[in-house]
Amino acid sequence: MMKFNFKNFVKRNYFILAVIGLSAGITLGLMSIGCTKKNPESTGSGNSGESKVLHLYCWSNYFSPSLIKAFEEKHGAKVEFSYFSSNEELLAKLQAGAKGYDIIVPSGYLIKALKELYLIQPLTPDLSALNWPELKNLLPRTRAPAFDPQHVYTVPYMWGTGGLAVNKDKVKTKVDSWGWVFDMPEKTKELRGKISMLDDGPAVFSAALKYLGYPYNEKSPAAFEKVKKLLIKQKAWLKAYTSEFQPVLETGEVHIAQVYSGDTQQLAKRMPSIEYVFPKEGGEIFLDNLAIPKGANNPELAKEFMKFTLDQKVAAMQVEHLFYSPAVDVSAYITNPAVKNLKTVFPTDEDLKNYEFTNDDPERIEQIEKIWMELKSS
Ligand code: N2P
Repeated sequence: MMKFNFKNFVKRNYFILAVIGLSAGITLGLMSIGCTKKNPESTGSGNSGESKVLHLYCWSNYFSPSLIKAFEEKHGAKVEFSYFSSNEELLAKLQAGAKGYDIIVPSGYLIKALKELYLIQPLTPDLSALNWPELKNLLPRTRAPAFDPQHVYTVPYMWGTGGLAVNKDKVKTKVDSWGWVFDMPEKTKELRGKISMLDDGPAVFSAALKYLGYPYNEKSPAAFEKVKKLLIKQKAWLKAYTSEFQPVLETGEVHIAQVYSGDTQQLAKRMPSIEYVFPKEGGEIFLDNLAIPKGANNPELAKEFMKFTLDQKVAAMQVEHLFYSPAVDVSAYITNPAVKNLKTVFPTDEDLKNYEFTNDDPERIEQIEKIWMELKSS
């Protein structure tokens, strides 16, 4: 397999990386939910008299305020956040030399690249298997993932799915297919400009592949050409590429959005007309993980944070706020029947029948990113 040449990637994508840097900055400015923004490079806790700071670089809406408060109180620490919209943005940021993040939250398919590029540090001194007792809390499906079976570098955090969010007040017909975002606006004038897609190249690309009948991880040039055409056509009808889809759905600017499961349920809680749909063609299932990047200021505190998230009661506490599926077994701690029946948290095998994980094939991702950046800047 061809090696992912990051020097070339950075050279070829110099402009793109600058845009990513800028948009990351803007994202930082827009974030709220009880988080404080700070330059991670200035958050070291080594100086006496300074309180401990743990800087997370993560997806938005992914840690409940109650977890953060409980951790801060337990450890006399302050947790600060920066956000990214895609694994590729995270990678580019670390690749460009960003330092000072204590925890990052990559999806499974990025771990191989992060290890090979020495961008994350091992959790054990001698690369031996991690032996934290908390690991026993992991579900069978999240224990020993192929990308890090002995948890030398990562602990699994949350899993979820990608699909569609529909505002049922605005769209009266049953939505069950990616066709509603890729083709329907051609026939339905009212949908034009009322659609958004994630600001996440592989997620958009792979949804289009599924819609066209390909496997989620297809990478043939013929398939990529078809996807490119579809995405160029679709762009004219889009309100935005955004991973911050809650606000545009909430204001009514967007009626159907490509989304992640948990964020959609977070919105549905305050906006009951929002429904999460598993498109019949299938989509992405992801497992996101906690890892410590090189250059972290507080690796020991980061490990304490990882252990904290592996606690079953702590994980259960998060479910009713995040509506993603924890990597640890929380079944004994979820008592609310309404939550137990939520498909965003506990999808059935039928819901997941056509769902697939993204492959850790750097060549494929690199090709997708190239087309994605062309598309976004056209
Ligand atoms: C959380 C988004 C989940 C990220 N807001 C998908 N990997």
